[in-house]
Amino acid sequence: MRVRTLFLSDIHLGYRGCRAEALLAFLSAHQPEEVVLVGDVVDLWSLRRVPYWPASHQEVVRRLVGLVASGVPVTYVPGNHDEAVREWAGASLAGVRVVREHQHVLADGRRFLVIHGDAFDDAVRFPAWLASLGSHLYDAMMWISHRVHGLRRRLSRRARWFSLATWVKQRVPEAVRYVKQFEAVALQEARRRGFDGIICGHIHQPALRDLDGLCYANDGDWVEHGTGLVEHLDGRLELRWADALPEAQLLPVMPPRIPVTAPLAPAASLALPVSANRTAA
Ligand SMILES: [Mn+2]
Repeated sequence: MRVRTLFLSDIHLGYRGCRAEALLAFLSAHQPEEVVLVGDVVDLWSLRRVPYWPASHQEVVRRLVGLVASGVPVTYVPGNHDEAVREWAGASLAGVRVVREHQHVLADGRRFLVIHGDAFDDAVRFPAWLASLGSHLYDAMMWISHRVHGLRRRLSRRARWFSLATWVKQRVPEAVRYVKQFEAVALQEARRRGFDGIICGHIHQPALRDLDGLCYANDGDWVEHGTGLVEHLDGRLELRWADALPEAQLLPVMPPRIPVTAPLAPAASLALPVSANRTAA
């Protein structure tokens, strides 16, 4: 499918919960004229804890760089899990333009602010008890989801992805409130700055809706959902799900690029400023 723009975020390469095979299938199914990466592409927090870089993650990088090589402009707006990349704002990495925030004009003329969304963390209260459970609970839920998905796929090739974290999030009132607050604050920022809408990620909650005359678009993630936001050739936005596609064959395992015993690559070992309100998102 030819699309004008493809927005992807929260891929979390280098994290065990990343659904790289589903993303590869998604990339094969879409032919974008332009790509915007909306942050948390690489999970440097996770890489600092556990070096993890399977062949499928490397293949995602190769595909994105391949798009650049074939003349597709790729813009990278770093998020909080790849905050270190913000140091390259204004420069280009392997032909990928790095910017702190991006302005995107749709084919129909609407102007969108494109940012990851962690900038809203200070304005949105993340439930403290959820934050204190932190990333270990999230990791555990991802592990269970992957196991369940693997089993279900063995029973049926058509088994849909089930995310335990999403199931929990939709049933915890504090979490539901957090998502609502985040969306309101994001729209407020778009309105304050005179945009027609906002495109972001960060909270791993895909959404596309008009609220009070503005458009809120969240391209979702590749940990819990497997979603990308596409702009069609006429400027229409659509959230597209990987679940409709057969997952890519598991690639043969290659030796990890990052030696397990050696210190991490410089970018990963940069001291990131500790945010007062870190969430698992
Ligand atoms: Mn994030």
